[in-house]
Amino acid sequence: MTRAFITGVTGQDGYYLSKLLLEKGYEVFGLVRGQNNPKIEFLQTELPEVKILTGDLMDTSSLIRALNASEPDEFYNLGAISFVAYSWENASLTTDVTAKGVLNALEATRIYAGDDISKVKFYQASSSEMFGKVQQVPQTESTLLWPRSPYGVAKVFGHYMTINYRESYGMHASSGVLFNHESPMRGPEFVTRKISLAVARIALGIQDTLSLGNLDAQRDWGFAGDYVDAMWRMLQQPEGGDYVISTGQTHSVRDYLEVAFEHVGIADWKKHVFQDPAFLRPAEVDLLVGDATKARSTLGWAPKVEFADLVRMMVDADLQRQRALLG
Ligand code: NAP
Ligand code: F7E
Repeated sequence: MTRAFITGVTGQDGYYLSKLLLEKGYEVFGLVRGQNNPKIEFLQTELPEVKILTGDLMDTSSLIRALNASEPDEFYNLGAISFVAYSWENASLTTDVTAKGVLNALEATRIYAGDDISKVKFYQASSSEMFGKVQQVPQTESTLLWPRSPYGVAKVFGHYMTINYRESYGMHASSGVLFNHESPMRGPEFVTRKISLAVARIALGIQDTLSLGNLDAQRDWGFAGDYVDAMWRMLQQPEGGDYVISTGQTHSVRDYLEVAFEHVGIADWKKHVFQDPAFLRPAEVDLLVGDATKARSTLGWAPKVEFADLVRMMVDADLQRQRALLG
């Protein structure tokens, strides 16, 4: 039985990746941080087969203990402070977790592997946010990185540290440069879920308005379920590498609003949506669109869920949840 160890198991991707690996017959271990973390209950209900270990990316010794206990063949480092807007308010903490946490994870892996560095493969959750003020359209594995947020800068550190461990120690270490990926499991602080939740509530008459920031930002949005499959494929390669994972299509926040409201039969969405400067960022990433040619040719990976279907999937899931709450 192949064993996987996942940090960030209580997050969106942790959920989909655990599900995928369990379906493949893996034994899955997940790192959960904090005292009495409320997300443990959800994890234990939805994926009871996942074995929970406690620890924190800021505490290297807890990572070493978790690795010794789980003895993984594959280590997926998904844990991070991942909300870009929050990273300006908490830049130092974001750096500790999202940047230095990667170094801690790599170092713990090296110590766990001992004399046999080939005994574990490592995946780092890098991000299209690293491209920031984009220097090339579409973005590829060799596009110059120009991050525009403390989160983006932290991810650049983790990305290069992963490459450095591959080159310095011969570690099978891969960096997935994933573009935005969403699902009904997305946190409600992110724009797609914020909209799907509000649209469901507006359709059901529970709320009337929605406040947002920059409606012109363009993102290459894919489905999280498709993207975790790319992570797994990276670790099945003979050697580690860096891969852009994206759909190659970009849409604005406005496009997302249009499809979401249309799905619940509201044509004039503008009367429900207001712009609030509180949701604007100190520096914006205006346009992201990725070129996943390398992943297609080397990993045989391609996204399956299209933009409009993703939007409708998220709105439907929120309609269902809100109706259940109404009883
Ligand atoms: P998410 O839902 O925000 O999940 C983040 C996870 O990190 C949570 O399980 C969280 O645990 C954990 N975490 C936070 N601080 C930690 C710490 N100090 N020690 C250990 N774990 C900690 O994020 P996601 O969307 O699943 O994304 C997964 C990874 O991919 C992240 O690294 C993210 O930055 C990266 N990424 C995401 C996207 C995207 O579009 N989703 C794109 C590119 C890259 P708690 O439950 O305790 O908070
Ligand atoms: O913002 C704009 C906002 O917070 C998307 C993370 O998973 O993907 C994610 O980062 C866009 C931005 O995601 C609101 O200004 C407008 O331009 O959903 P988001 P993100 O910042 O792209 C990358 C790849 C990651 O790696 C990150 O971990 O939408 N926007 N109005 C808004 N955004 C939010 N959150 N809220 C608004 O009201």
